[in-house]
Amino acid sequence: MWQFLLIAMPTLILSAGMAQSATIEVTIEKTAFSPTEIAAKIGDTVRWVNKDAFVHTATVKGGWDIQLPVKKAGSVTVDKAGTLDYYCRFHPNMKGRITVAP
Ligand SMILES: [Cu+2]
Repeated sequence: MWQFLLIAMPTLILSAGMAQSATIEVTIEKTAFSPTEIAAKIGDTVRWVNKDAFVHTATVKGGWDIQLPVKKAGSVTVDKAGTLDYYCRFHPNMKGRITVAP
């Protein structure tokens, strides 16, 4: 029983503190982001899951550059309100948009 409490207590405290933020998942399949447009709030995490057999990135010009290896995921936490247009460095036709609300 005490083992359960040791594990459960910090988890409960952490999840209570983070109740405001969410993780939004974007799937990459057949060289496309899906969904292409998502809405987030400051503090939310965007997580890309690459289901393709080749490497992709989620790159914002002058911003972050997330490597997304084959069958792996990568994420970023958004910390500013505004519109973020991102693309894949290897496939410039792959585009996505995150609208971040305050
Ligand atoms: Cu790509």
